[in-house]
Amino acid sequence: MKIYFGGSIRGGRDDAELYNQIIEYLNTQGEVLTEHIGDKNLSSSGENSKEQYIHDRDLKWITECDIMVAEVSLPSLGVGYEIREALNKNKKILCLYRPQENKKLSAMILGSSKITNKTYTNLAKAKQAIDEFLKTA
Ligand code: 6IA
Repeated sequence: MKIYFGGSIRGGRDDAELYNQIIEYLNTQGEVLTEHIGDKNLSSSGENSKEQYIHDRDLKWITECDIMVAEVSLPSLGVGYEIREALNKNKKILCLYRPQENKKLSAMILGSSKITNKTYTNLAKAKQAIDEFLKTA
């Protein structure tokens, strides 16, 4: 099973370590196409590839993937764009969100009946949400 993992890059790298841990777990369940998202050395100024190359490669990976898992706690234009692309391609999508005071996830994500939205508070809970999602995927 090919898994596209989406997480913030230019939207901020504060959760990079958490992405890394989620990716490690996902790799025990399938093949993660986007392992670099958890790379702590990848700063918000980014990978040194050309922007168009990154965009086209990521869209190709979305076409190839079986499921998408997105960590959406840090708002990221790129992740939102990827989620819409995956919806257009009828991929099953799990969005993982950590509740934060005075913040709420976008209605464009929460309001989609085709997205599985799960809140979680720690890695163990995220793994549990992934396990439940994979049973239905
Ligand atoms: O808007 P954001 O940068 O936060 O978007 C993050 C999402 O877009 C991730 O889920 C990635 O799949 C994709 N993405 C954005 N930038 C990159 C990238 N390098 N490499 C791979 N995927 C990316 C960043 C390059 C740039 C900073 C020079």
